[in-house]
Amino acid sequence: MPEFNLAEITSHFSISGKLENIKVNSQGHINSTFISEFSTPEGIRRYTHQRINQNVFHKPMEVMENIWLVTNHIRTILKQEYSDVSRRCLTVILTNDGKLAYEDSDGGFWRTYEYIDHVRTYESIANEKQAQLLGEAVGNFQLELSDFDGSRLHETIPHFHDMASRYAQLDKAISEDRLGRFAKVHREVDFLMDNRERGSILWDSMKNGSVPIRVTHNDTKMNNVLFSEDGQEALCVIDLDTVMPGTILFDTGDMIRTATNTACEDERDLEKVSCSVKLHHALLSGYRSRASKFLTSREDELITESGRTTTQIMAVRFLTDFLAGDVYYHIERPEHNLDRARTQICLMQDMDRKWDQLR
Ligand code: GN1
Ligand code: MG
Repeated sequence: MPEFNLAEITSHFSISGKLENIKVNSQGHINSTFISEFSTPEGIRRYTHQRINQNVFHKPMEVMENIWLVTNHIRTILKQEYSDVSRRCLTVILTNDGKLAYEDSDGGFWRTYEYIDHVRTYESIANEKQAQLLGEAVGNFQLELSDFDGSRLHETIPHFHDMASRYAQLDKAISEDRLGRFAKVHREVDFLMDNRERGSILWDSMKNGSVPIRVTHNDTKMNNVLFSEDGQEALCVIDLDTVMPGTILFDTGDMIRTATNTACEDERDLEKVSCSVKLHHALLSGYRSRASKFLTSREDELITESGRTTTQIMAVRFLTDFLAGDVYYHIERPEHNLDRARTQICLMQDMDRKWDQLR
């Protein structure tokens, strides 16, 4: 990560108190994240600062405009039911001149949120109770946005879940084979090519109108949901960078992909990777308890398929990035993207073995 003058950056935001320290948080694959502590007469206040990855988000201000609209909408709804709304919805801190982000002298865009304290995230789910809570959280998020007018939102990443365009990127990475890595991944490529047609179902269903376009999160991996420290409550869905019009199946898909896997997304020991039928059912029972208020029968029918398809699109994307030389996702080891792709493929294969039980 390049060096940033973090103290200077925080000084551009409307924060009071004295800066005590700033630490790196390396969880996400895309943006650079830092947590700061400020001392104030009322005690320590924490903030999350992020440099928006402009290789991924070409129009960072549009990302922030979406987040501003969506968080204001959700906050209004939550206020009717909860007193601790700032723990259940992200709060954007404006810059000193009232903007949603600060542009530094290198053209980098920075944003700040109130840090939500006394929470935890999970990289894999411990039990059915948690799966149920996660399903409810994603269902609630969609429900809260069900009366939000999606035409007010920018499309932050066009064709984000378009399988055909993701395969076109894979084709290109294979034909260029910049680092000579293709020889290593024949088996993975064969599997993905065999599944190419089937994988288009979500995008095609949205485009041909057999499922409705709604406002969706588009990145509902389980570590984007904050739980209370004791794990008894799912409080807040974070990472709103990709909130835009889509099908709810993109969200059910990513939650299934991440929450039913008995291993982490980048597990190297593939023996540990499997799709838990129990967790799948608990997750969907939680989800449906909220989403049944708006789900159409076709959406409902495609939910299990959405888990397989979303796992597939991530396999394609990780493998593409491995072949292209790790230009998109942050990596922590040389074959990190290959490990991630293999884990996704392994999970799909296990879903196939258990397909009748999952349905
Ligand atoms: C990225 O930002 P983060 O780490 O939550 C990616 C998602 C992938 C995910 C895989 C904008 O999400 O699409 O599902 O990695 N976000 C973007 O872990 O590409
Ligand atoms: Mg993200």
